[in-house]
Amino acid sequence: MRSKTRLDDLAIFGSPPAFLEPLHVGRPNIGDREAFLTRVKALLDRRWLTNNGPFVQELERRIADRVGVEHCVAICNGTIALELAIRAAGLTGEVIVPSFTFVATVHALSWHGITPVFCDVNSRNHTIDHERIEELINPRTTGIIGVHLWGRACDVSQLADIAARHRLTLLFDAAHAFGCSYEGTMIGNFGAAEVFSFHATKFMNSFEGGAVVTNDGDLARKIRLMANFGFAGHDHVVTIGTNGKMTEIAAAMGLTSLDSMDDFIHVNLANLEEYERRLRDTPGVALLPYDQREKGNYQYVIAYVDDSVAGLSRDNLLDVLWAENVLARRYFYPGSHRMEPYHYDFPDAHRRLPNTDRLSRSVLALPTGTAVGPDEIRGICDIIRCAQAHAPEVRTQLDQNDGGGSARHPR
Ligand code: T4K
Repeated sequence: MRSKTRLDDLAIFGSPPAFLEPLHVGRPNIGDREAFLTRVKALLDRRWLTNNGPFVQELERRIADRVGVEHCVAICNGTIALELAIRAAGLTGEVIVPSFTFVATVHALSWHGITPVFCDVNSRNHTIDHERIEELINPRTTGIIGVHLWGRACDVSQLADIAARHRLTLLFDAAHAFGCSYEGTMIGNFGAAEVFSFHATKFMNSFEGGAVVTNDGDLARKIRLMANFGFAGHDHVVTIGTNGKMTEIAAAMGLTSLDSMDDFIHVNLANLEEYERRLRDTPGVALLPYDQREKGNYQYVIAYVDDSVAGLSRDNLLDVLWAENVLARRYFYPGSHRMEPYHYDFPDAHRRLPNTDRLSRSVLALPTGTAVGPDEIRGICDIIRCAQAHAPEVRTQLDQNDGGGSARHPR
């Protein structure tokens, strides 16, 4: 790693990048390889590869125990898990959902012919703004989907209260929030059901994977049936279904991840604290805080760039970092309402989404997880501090580099 403290050290001025190999956001945590390979050997020996195998059943039990919830249905990925929860819970018509999320949350509704109605998010922790929900409710509204973005919990009590008063179904996209809590209770216990993602980029992964968790036994049974084509037994189909099953090899990885989950959380927290320490005095760059009273998984390190203070925009900083081989990500830009087909369908949605637009222009996800440590974080923070300290020169250089020059974030 090359250290960057002076202006002409920066790669945008032609110096070699700080890192020889790219530093990604979302590099998978691997866990104990031997434990994983032992499980792979066992599943091959058993010749039981999918369809509710023993590893899937074990994973479901262990997730339910960890969350303290009655039912867990393991699913092939978080998106299908969301779709199954949406369908099994009987959502139709219109559903209120934040635009500031990974677009899968919104697609899961549209895929089932449900109209997403975009709600703005709060500035405090980027989750759905409960004060903006009631103005969006009409006779076609059947539900609300809250997203515990970055593992920060939605205002669960207020959402539950609104849902109850208007007889709406409340679901949570908890793709980022496995291992996190709300007022001391583990996320997974709220609403009609909550959905986790165990995608490779999540702190706990099963390659691809997800789960629906709920305390509603009937809903869990329905989801289990729907995830297996609606089969209630051999030759006996009782409902429309799809293929949402998790494979045994995915569950083997999920179990291996679970074994190391506390270690991953420990590393993520140490990384976050290192970023906080090193960026504390950088004008215009602030990390999204976390609530120390709650459990967290700290899998996303989110920096907010206030260009009026930093002198640099989020995208300027992104270009500086990419030139150094730090592949920071602008999650979740540009906001689902500006992606197709939603932009075409709802061209005026942006008028009621000022926080979404501001956040999607201002936040940056920085590399963390077991693939980075204090040295890499020091290198990344030195780059950010150096760029900010020389903001005018950096901006001029980026303008000159436009259309060529050093590596840029692809637009
Ligand atoms: N709801 C929310 C709020 C979500 O954030 C997500 C998924 C979902 C629902 C849906 O859950 P799933 O159906 O995915 O289970 C990534 C993930 O694909 C996606 O799971 C995740 N959210 C989203 C936030 O991030 P991309 O398009 O950014 O992925 P990609 O391919 O650019 O990967 C990110 C980085 O990770 C790359 O720079 C390289 C690195 N990487 C990735 C993979 C897959 C690796 O180093 N190794 C790998 O194996 O969406």
